[in-house]
Amino acid sequence: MRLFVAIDLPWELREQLAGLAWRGIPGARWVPVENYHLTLRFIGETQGWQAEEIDHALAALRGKAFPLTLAGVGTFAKAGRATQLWAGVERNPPLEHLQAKIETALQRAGLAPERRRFVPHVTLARLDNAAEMKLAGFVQQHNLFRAEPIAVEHFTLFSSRLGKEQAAYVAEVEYPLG
Ligand code: 2AM
Repeated sequence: MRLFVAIDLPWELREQLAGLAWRGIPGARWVPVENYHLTLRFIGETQGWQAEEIDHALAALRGKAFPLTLAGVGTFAKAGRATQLWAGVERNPPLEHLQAKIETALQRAGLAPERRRFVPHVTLARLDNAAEMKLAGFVQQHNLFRAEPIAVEHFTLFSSRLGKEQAAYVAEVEYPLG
């Protein structure tokens, strides 16, 4: 099973994000509205027994509910090429705290440490050779994007099946935050 831990987003917010999707960027593969999420930890392929340990570790974690606001848009690049277009997250210490707790729990469950820095974001599109000018235009146009705050009252273990066009995500377990 291919797994990741993420914050599930309410429908109103998803629809608002979908409103940012824009046809004017050739090379952008927009994420469908049902797939939007904020990744806390990518896990990857796991065996059944390991998935159980991961579930136990996450279920034992005690975290507090907190507010979260999506704001701004940006891009990630690899080797000088933009690969992803995303909506950002306003500075959020409780989110970082939760992410750190999840990281610790997963390492205790036997996963290798995540080496990449946590940059909270919601991927809006994946990019194949999208024109820099178009991306810059998009970022400029939506720079002031700011959604209504949401209350994060649980986090979710998702499984992911990679499809030809888009991945299909299934919420396997929800872990409440107190
Ligand atoms: P992304 O949105 O920034 O691409 C499910 O694949 C989620 O796990 C995606 O949101 C993806 O983040 C994230 N992820 C992190 N590392 C990944 C990796 N090495 N391969 C695939 N997805 C990864």
